[in-house]
Amino acid sequence: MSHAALFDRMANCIIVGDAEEANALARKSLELQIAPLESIDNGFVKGIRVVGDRFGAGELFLPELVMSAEAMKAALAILEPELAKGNMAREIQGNVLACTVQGDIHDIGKRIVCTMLSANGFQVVDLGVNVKVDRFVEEVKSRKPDIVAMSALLTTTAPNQGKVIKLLTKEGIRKDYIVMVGGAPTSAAWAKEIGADGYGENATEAVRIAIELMTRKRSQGARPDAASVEAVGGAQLMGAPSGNPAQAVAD
Ligand code: B12
Repeated sequence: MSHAALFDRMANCIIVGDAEEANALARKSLELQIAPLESIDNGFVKGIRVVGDRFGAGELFLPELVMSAEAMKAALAILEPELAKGNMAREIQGNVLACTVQGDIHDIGKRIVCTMLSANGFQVVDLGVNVKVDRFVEEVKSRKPDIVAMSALLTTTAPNQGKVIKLLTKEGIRKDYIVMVGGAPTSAAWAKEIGADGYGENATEAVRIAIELMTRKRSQGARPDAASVEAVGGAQLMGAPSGNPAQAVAD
């Protein structure tokens, strides 16, 4: 079977919500020595995006969405440990504290991002899903990570990324941390609007931006001053927000 045919089957088994097949195809891809991220991006994720579009169009309903999510998890159960293997004997790049924001239980993408960051030398603490704004800020204060990473998949929960930034600002500690955001309804423009330092469209971008921001942090001896951050290699590294970084976020 060609790689392209395998990727098509991967997408299809997610669309029909076949967890057993997803698991088997993930194993098959490893036997064929296909890089796990290639199978995720070119196969399984393509399927879950179709499911999302059909759900959004009212062609699929919640039970189907859940089945597809379960199939996705069955594939990731095989692929994630392989993704994580990049972690062996690497220099530590920095510490990351991650969550899916308050009100949101989507965690598939965030898990991939966390695994990839970890595979690339970051030490990641993932607080899970539906993490309340206040609790997350308390955890930031006690764990003092280099990078705060927030995922949101709903248009109704993405503003909670901004609320966290607003609270960090209120507590006078915003400048101590690099803040990265991501998830389907977010964008580079959104990140800039809420005063985040970086946005990643996918896990590969998340790693690239995290490394870039850490390099800047190290060279400046502190979090990169927003005013000095230029858009390097695309628009994902944010420039200075205009006015109050969290102005766009309602209380
Ligand atoms: C799977 C899924 C579910 C699963 C989630 C299972 C799980 N454990 O995660 C279940 C069935 C539970 C679910 C529930 C719901 N869902 Co849902 N879901 C999806 C779906 C189809 C796929 C999401 C996914 O896993 N994508 C695959 C991953 C790999 O991609 P990703 O999440 O985007 O992550 C990548 C990037 O965004 C980025 N990234 C992600 N996070 C971060 C963080 C950082 C810091 C960085 C840098 C990068 C980054 O990197 C990742 C890897 O490439 C989406 C459709 C879509 N297009 O997103 C709908 C979708 C998000 N869901 C939707 C809805 C409406 C719901 C429900 C409200 C449905 C309901 N009526 O109950 C509930 C919400 C419950 C809640 N309170 O959270 C809507 C949201 C619409 C909107 N405008 O907000 C969508 C868009 C579907 C649609 N088209 O209508 N859902």
